[in-house]
Amino acid sequence: MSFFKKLKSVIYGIIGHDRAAQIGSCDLEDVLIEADFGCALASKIAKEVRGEDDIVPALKAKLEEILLPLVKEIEVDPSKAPYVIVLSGVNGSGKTTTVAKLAFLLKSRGFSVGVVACDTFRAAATEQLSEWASRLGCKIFMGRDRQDPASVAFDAMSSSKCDVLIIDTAGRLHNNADLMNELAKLHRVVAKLDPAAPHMNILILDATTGQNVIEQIKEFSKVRQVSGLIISKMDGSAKGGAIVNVANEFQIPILGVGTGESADKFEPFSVDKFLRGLVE
Ligand SMILES: Nc1nc2c(ncn2[C@@H]2O[C@H](COP(=O)(O)OP(=O)(O)OP(=O)(O)O)[C@@H](O)[C@H]2O)c(=O)[nH]1
Ligand SMILES: [Mg+2]
Repeated sequence: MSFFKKLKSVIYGIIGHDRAAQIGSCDLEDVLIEADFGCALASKIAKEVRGEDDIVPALKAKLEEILLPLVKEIEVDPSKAPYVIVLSGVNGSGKTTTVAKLAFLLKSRGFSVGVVACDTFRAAATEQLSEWASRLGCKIFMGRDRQDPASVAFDAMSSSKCDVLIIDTAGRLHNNADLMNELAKLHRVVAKLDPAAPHMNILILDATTGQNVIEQIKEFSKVRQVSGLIISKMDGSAKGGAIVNVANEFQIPILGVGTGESADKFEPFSVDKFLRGLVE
């Protein structure tokens, strides 16, 4: 039986409640491990729901108990203008696209939004962001090719008249010390202009990533406390089971999910949809 069919049979009792109740905790543990819940959490959950008459609602309730407290919507405080949001994450996780999504969302709430091209590593990165900015009609702040990203952020903050500034950063592997130091510098420099900034430090996680997200969060948190996660590419075939583990271990709010490549494909994290996604 395929993994998703197995999980479906466990969670929604497709095979009937009688048989679902007979599914042993080992089977359940295997299914949860396959879903990227991580061994420790899979084992814990499996033990906790073992012996329940009806394993299906018990498991659903357990996952809801873990996830629901961490769902949070993006909120900005314009009295702190410019309210600074930094997006970081590993290469290709969806940072630049998410900058556009947040700009679109916050503009639709009536805020003036500027985007800041601090990925000066590749010229194409600035081009990508400036295309988004012109499509969305928001201001863009950019530096020269290879300019120190921290100084681009500093200049943007000093000259910005925007309510919100969203800073795009270069993709970096969480185990690359030099690039992580560069990110730390950006945070330090931004904080020179406003000790409370960046007001939000968001880590973008790709839903297709498995247990490696744990390492990513640990390393990015060393740079500065991560205030929230956005899970990109939830529209793909990946179901993001690792999110449950992350939520459980780090207690970091989940601020939303990306569900496509265009700027309007961003929505709040829905626990219900997520659980359904696991079984579809
Ligand atoms: N289907 C889908 N594709 C996405 C989503 N978010 C981003 N992408 C695509 O993923 C690819 C990488 O997205 P980027 O936003 O460029 O990622 P990045 O983190 O800025 O990449 P680097 O700057 O190279 O590190 C692009 O092809 C995006 O269109 C999403 O939610 N769903
Ligand atoms: Mg990018």
